[in-house]
Amino acid sequence: MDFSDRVGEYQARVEAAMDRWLPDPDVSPARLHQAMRYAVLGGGKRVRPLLIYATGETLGIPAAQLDSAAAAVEMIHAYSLIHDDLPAMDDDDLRRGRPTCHRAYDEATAILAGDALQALALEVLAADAHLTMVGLLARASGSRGMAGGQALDLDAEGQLLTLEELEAVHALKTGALIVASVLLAADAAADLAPEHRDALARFGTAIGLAFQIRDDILDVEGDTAVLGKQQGADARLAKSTFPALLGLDGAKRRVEEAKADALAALAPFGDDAEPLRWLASYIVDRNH
Ligand code: GRG
Repeated sequence: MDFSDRVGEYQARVEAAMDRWLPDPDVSPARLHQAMRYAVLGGGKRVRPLLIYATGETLGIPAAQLDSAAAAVEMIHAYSLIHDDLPAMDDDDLRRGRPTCHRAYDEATAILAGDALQALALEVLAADAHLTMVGLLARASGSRGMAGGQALDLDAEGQLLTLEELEAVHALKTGALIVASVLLAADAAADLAPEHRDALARFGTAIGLAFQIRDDILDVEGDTAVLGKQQGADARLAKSTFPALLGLDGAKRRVEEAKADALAALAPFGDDAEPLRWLASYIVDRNH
């Protein structure tokens, strides 16, 4: 049995944990709770929770100790997708193969669903984790993390960034939550050596970059039906992307370099890091 045999089990675990925490659809305000459940349940690859469970396996932490962190990170991610799809941001109609939250409900409900999911994520984590872990997730989500990266990304529309600038935007926009996923599991470990925590942070940073470059490549050569979201959205918004700066082949080479950096960071963990090595390949080879 390797990690690939347990992916379905972990995806089901985080789904069940989120279902337990989300208010029932008939509880008032029912439309808001329905929109939250619509955006969170029944879709998505659950890459960030998988990173948490894979880091947990590497460090010998039982999955049950990581369910809250996995649910919290995925709720933050779902909130970011709801807001990213709004007309004021990317203005998308399709997400995870279904109408986006503001299309299925309405804009005001979608804004509130995102707000409420962010708050619920911190509530979930606070119920079951150290305060430092709550702070870690809050910081990764805010203006010095994901929301800050989104602001920089919006500022850059219609401009050609340098490669260094583009990597800095994505280290925040996509990378911060991916690094936080790995570190939440690291911080659930009883007494992890600081150099091992640093190595996991390096892994998260490199695999976060690989994830984003792969996302940009799929936006160019992916298929809307497989992606479950509109292909070609970056070009429509005149965004600086890795294929735009490096060409498709250059972007593919950069993904492989970032993956090699990620794998090199795992050296101190030896064979124990096999789950994270499997996930690194999954992130780089995925077609949606
Ligand atoms: C609105 C505060 C705020 C932030 C938005 C993450 C983000 C910032 C926007 C998402 C837009 C986007 C396409 C980013 C590229 C990388 C990314 C996060 C892709 C979507 O994540 P996946 O592939 O999606 O993990 P699933 O559906 O599998 O969960």
